[in-house]
Amino acid sequence: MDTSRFESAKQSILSLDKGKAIEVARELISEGYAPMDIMNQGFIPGIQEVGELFGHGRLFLPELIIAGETMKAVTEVVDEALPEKQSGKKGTVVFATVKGDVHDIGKGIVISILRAHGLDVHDLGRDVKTDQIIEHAERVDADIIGTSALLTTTMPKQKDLEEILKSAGLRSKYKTVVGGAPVTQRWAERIGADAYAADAQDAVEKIFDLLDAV
Ligand code: B1M
Repeated sequence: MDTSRFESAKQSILSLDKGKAIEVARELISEGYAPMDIMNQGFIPGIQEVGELFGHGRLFLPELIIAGETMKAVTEVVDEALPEKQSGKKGTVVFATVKGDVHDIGKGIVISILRAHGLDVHDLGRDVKTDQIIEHAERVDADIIGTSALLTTTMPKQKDLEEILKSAGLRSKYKTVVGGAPVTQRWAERIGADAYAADAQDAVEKIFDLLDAV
């Protein structure tokens, strides 16, 4: 595996070149690189560096928006290369980015991988009210509720979910998983979530462990 090929993926995000990014994604797929390696070693480091540059005032909101759109476009291309969905219902997951938060690139990646592993995932989108997440979980008789939060100001919505579930007498009915760049194992423990997942592969492992424990 020529890891320098991932550098061109990273650079295509940093240069905000959507056309180039799509071209690189297609090339890497046709060269036989694994979809998750393309994302984890190429495009994700690129968007993370964009985030750092933005955080240091060296890139501005319009550039952040273009980088986000470029990531979404490559995610769609890479998704097409994921293995066929495995058959059989292995568990139902309701997944959302919490209220006040529009970051959904990571959520999209995690959901694609969960579906590829045969999970029935209901994607409620982004900026989703806690009540709406619970109502949906009730309607579809979900096993797992997964929430993504990318802002330190929206992480408390993951805590709200735990508290509302408890006060409605529903907490033991679901397993909860939390994720997102500022989210940690410590945060999961502090709010009483059942698991924290750092990335898509970790989410698959944690969710299957939780389903085994049901
Ligand atoms: Co925003 N943004 N952003 N942004 N943005 C961050 C998060 C920030 C860290 C950048 C920075 O300042 N360095 C910063 C947050 C600071 C903080 O909270 N302390 C920030 C800010 C400030 C903002 C705005 C406030 C900017 C403004 O308007 N002034 C604004 C907020 C809007 C809102 O939500 N209300 C904003 C807006 C945006 C865009 C819309 C332009 C765009 C998002 C586009 C979109 O998602 N459709 C955007 C982007 C692109 C970013 C960065 C650069 C990249 C996020 C991303 O997609 N990463 C981000 C910097 C960063 O995160 N380093 C940043 C790639 C993605 C694959 O990773 O989402 O972490 P991630 O998902 C990973 C894991 O976390 C995990 O698996 C995924 C795959 O590995 N995971 C889960 C995620 N959810 C999971 C759930 C699970 C399990 C695993 O189970 C349930």
